[in-house]
Amino acid sequence: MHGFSRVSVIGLGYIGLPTAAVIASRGVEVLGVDVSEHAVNTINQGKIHIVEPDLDMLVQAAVTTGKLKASLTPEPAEAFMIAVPTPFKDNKSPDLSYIKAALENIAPVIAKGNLIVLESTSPVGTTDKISEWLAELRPDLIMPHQDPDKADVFIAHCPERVLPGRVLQELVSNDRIIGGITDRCAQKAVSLYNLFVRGECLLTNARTAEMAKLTENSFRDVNIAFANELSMICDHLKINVWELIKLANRHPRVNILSPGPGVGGHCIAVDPWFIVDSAPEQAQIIRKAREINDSKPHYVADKIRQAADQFKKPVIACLGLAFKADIDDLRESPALDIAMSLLTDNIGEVLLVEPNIKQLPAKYAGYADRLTPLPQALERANILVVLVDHKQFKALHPVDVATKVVIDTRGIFG
Ligand code: SAJ
Repeated sequence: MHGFSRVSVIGLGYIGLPTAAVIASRGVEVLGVDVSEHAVNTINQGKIHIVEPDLDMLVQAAVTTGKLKASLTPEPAEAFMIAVPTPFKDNKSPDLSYIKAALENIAPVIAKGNLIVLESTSPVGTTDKISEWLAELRPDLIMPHQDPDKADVFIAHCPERVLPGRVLQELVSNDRIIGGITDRCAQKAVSLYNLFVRGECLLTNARTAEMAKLTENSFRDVNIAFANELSMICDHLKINVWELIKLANRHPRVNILSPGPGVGGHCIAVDPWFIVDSAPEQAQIIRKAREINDSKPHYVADKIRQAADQFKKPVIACLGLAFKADIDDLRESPALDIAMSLLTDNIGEVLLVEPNIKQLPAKYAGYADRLTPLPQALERANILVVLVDHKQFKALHPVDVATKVVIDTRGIFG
């Protein structure tokens, strides 16, 4: 018996909502808590406020059966899972204010025997801080860092690892790293994750779990930076980087990732900074990789400007605005940044092609008329810039683009 009849998930975004819905689908009562009234109302109507395949059906079922409810105010539960954002500040140091606010919010309803799990990607030491903060907020309870054996509550970190677009599969099938403040804390968290995780739960301490998550995303960032640097070296040496990578990857121990217009999303471009912030002298490759990946959109925009200079009336079609293929997520997207820099600099006529969205976010409403269907853009543009490898673009035939200047940041034309 897992011993959890009521679980509360704090933060109902890309991680919290799917997690809440999956746990509810296992028959456990789940209260989701969020600060957004819009999110809470939408979920309580059985609908969703984010885009993720199949999540709508799962949430609808969980709300209809009464197992999932959303609220602005926390209530008592046996386990609290914190899944709120951890952005960085202007100086690239981590902003833990959402975690602290979530903890202050739930502190009054926490009771003896409760488990608190931090899922948010966090700098090393955050889980320990939770224990210390909670000790101040609830001096009546013994925290695990105060007395491991007599602690009244259990505190652990279990970093989320799911890939946007495959969240529901990966939530269940991925292995999970569970780091407790004490072994007892980790064991208690395992019993919660056993409710819905089919992958293995790997136990460690909280600091190692925090670092593991940051390491995974930094590993990817460094490897993408290597590919991006190669693409710039190859431009300089007039070598086709895509052919080069294909050939090099035939070595049994080489596996180079794909260059692109830069690294987007809310994780890989953020998390490495948490490592740099906590070990600035040691984290050299990690910092350099971030700088290389952050510089790539400027490099691509310059290339487009140079191409535009060759035309009296440049018509530039930007193919793709999302941060990666076959999703509609425009947040932290290098493709969107590049397109917007062309628009604000008035580099010719810019057409925006994004098959996954019907309208631009409100912030860019002034450019609404630039959103153009692919066939029209192909007809009108003299410069084509492939910014995202969406399936619609990959289906294009080289003949469709033969008369254009093509800047292919994703290598869809090889
Ligand atoms: N990208 C490249 N070249 C590549 C691979 C990716 O330019 O070869 C770019 C993408 O276009 C995108 C960015 O990198 O702009 C990130 O995309 P992604 O698919 O690599 O990763 P995310 O940000 O969607 O999700 C990552 C995942 N982490 C790892 O794969 C190590 C996911 O498992 C994490 O849960 C997620 O970050 C997170 O929330 O931390």
